[in-house]
Amino acid sequence: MKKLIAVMLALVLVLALGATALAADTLTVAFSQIGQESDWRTANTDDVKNAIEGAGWNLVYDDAQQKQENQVKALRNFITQGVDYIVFTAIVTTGWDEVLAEVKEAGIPLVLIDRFPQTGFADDSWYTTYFGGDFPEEGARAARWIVNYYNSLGRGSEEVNIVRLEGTTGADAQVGRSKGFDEEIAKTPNFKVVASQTGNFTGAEGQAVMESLLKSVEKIDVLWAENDNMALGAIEAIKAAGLQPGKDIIIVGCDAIKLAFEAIVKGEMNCTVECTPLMGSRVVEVITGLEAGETFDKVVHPVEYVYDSMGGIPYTADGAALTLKAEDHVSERLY
Ligand code: GYE
Repeated sequence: MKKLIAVMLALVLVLALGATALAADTLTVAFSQIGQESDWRTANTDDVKNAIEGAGWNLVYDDAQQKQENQVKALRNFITQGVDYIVFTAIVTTGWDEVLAEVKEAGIPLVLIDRFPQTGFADDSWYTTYFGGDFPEEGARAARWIVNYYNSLGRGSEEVNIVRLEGTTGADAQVGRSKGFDEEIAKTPNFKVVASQTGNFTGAEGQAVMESLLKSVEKIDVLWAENDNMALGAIEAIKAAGLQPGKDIIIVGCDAIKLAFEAIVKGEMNCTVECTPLMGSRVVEVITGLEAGETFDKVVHPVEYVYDSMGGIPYTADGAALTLKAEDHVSERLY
């Protein structure tokens, strides 16, 4: 028995040493995620984690549970651990200068995804590259879709009241989408944002805020929700108020998740502006390239589309891109 234990211990030791030797030449990539507020976020987390692990690298993952202070702590832990790369999504745009200066000081390359942090650094050497949605353009696309949709019905000169459910206040995705939408909708003064409140990118808050808007706003023609989960929550509130979502109130969301496609197919939602959460392959491409001494464009946006029930509605500034039918794409959508 003693001999068996000795042999087993020896085996464990050999395995442990082997793993350490392996770990020494394997990259360690840390990923600071903001939380799990939406289906988009879950898909993003899974995709990035799987890609890092799939590349054979060690993953150090941190979920900040929607708190900036947790993200700051995570970044400092990554520095202490001496990770090789940091992949970072900033929950809000401001308040990062101190900790990001520490990351730079530590010489750890920073790969930005999804939400861009605004900093006061003199140059842009504090990060390698950013990959994420063009948020002002997404907001503008939602506004163009609404106006062009009404035009397609011959109702473009009506007074149209829009209510907005905003994302997490101060998040790049919220700030950008709101700004892009406001600038675009201002070009058509009979379309007005009559109420705008945060629903924090969650279904539950989208539902609760819509419930109160239905009571306080006299005439709601259109709901623009800065993500699909809030739109889906609002649909529940609209039904509970005895109205038909997608008909009595036109509903436009953002992200293009499978549940939104399904709601469009059912006729309960009208449009979703795409923002892809699939960033894992870009992260691997960037880190692999950086290892080989390559440099990357500082800001890269993925190619994205807009989906509705009928297709053919223009949504870009030049009028060239036309909406795709959600029905044709629902089966291929995995998140
Ligand atoms: O639209 C929303 C998520 O930052 C683009 O965050 C992302 C947004 C996305 O929770 O659903």
